[in-house]
Amino acid sequence: AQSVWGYDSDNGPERWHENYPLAKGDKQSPIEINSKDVQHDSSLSSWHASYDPGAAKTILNNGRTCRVVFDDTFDRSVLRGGPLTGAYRLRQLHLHWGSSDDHGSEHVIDGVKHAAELHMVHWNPKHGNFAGALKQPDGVAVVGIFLKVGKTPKPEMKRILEEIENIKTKGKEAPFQHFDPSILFPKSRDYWTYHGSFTTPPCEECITWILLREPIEVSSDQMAKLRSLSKNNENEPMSPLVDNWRPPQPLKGRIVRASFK
Ligand code: SG4
Ligand code: ZN
Repeated sequence: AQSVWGYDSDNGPERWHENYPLAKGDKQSPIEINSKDVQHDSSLSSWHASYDPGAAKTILNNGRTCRVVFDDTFDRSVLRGGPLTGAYRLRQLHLHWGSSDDHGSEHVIDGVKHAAELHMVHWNPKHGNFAGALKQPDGVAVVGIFLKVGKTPKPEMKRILEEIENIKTKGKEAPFQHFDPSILFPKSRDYWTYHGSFTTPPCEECITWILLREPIEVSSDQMAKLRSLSKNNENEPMSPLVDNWRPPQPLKGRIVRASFK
């Protein structure tokens, strides 16, 4: 079995199950969503985020993604409503992206792969701590936002992408303060929801996915910045951190619900 999981042929998604058997479970993520198979559910209410800009702490490159970490020691940045019961605390956000604009997202919508997918990870404080939440089916809620390359790039993405200059190589971390991630939401609140897993090992099946229908736009320069991160340490040769996405997993009878018609 591979020593450390990754996204290369010797340690990539096809081999994760060797060390992490949950990766072959019945509720794995991501999935492909076919809009003709989803169930509109008029009882699904809208979701609300109330984020405290003061909760943002640091941005880091761990060699597999870039991540912004938030203070989650109390209910200061929370997500409510939609398919969720109670308030879930924002813990971190990170991205998945490709080596070119025609792939990079994890979820696939009607055959379409987007250039990138942003994940905002929240956990249910009724389970005590994050580790405890991972063991519960209602432990975690992830909001997924698709990024596509377009003519009206979202200026709000700038902050994250500027800061990337300071975390070029694996293991680098920089302060990232006063940031309200709700500025990254698209205009529409429409979403799909289903029950699934983390998209990285150990792939625990504890996630209520809330996938936003409307992508946000980024520029090709912004995508190039993401692809300029290195998955290696500073004293090693540059190796572009790209294609850090898991492909769609079997639906196995799960129903995807839509908040919209
Ligand atoms: C990324 O690798 C994050 O850096 C991980 O965060 C995260 O794992 C993982 O993605 C899976 O999250 O929304 N794609 S996902 O399902 O949050 C966790 C950390 O390693 C446990 C902290
Ligand atoms: Zn993710």
